[in-house]
Amino acid sequence: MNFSEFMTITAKTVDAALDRYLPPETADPKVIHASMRYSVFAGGKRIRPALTLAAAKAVGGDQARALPAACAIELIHTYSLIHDDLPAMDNDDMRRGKPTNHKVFGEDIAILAGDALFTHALHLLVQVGRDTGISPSVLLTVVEEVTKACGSSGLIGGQMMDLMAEGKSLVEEDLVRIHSAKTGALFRVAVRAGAMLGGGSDEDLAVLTAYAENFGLAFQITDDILDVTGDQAVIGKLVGSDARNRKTTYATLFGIPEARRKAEQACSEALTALDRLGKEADFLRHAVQFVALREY
Ligand code: GRG
Repeated sequence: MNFSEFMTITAKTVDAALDRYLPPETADPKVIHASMRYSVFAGGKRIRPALTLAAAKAVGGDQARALPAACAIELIHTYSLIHDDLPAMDNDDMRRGKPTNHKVFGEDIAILAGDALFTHALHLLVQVGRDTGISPSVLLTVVEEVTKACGSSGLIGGQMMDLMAEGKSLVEEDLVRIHSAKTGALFRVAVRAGAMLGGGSDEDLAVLTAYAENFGLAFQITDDILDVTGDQAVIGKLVGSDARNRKTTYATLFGIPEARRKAEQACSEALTALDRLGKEADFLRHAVQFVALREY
């Protein structure tokens, strides 16, 4: 199975699980559940849950045990996108080729849908994780790491630094700090959670953490490049959002060719990190190829 087949199968497995885990649209209050489901099923690539499942496999673990965490991480990612698109943040009208959540449901409901996705993610991680027979101490560590990744030193901190940086000139160190919190933290925990739930050793965790950090960096640099060179119809949102919000990015700081070189360097370090893992880590290797070549 190649990576694109793996991604297709993973997306189907994750979508079916998310459908089971989320309250139905018929449950009251219907509108909040419709809003949550609208963004969750709007066509995301499911790259983070794919990494969680691939990391569990890479350490020889059972992917089914990592499925609740994979879904929880995708719900948190969706929450971050809904809030990132709000008028008070990036003020984007389109996401994944569809009107953003607040454009369809209004700002008040979009804020609540994001909040509800976060609390639901933690609830399902604990409830389904426990019912799947995951040991309480592993589950507790996963919850600890997921919540840390979301907080003021993770996604929220990264978003805060990003907002404060608008209109200011940054150096590479600033960009690395912002990206590793805003984008990197969720990739890092997606991989680490999969490795922990798959029963990986401390050594496995160390190499997979190095993999995830480089993967996250390459992913974000590519995102910056696509905001300049991407095809709107393919990426599903307006290009040029960073320029409109006067953001320094890898593309504006270094120019496209050098930004590409830096993304390639991060990809190559991600691959090197996997050197001591065997064939079970091949999906993680293919994921790097996907990031290097991605057009959306
Ligand atoms: C969710 C804890 C939490 C906090 C909210 C708004 C915010 C604080 C953080 C913003 C984080 C953010 C939007 C980072 C950008 C990450 C990024 C590169 C998103 C694009 O990811 P893809 O390409 O998207 O995987 P799809 O649509 O495929 O899922």
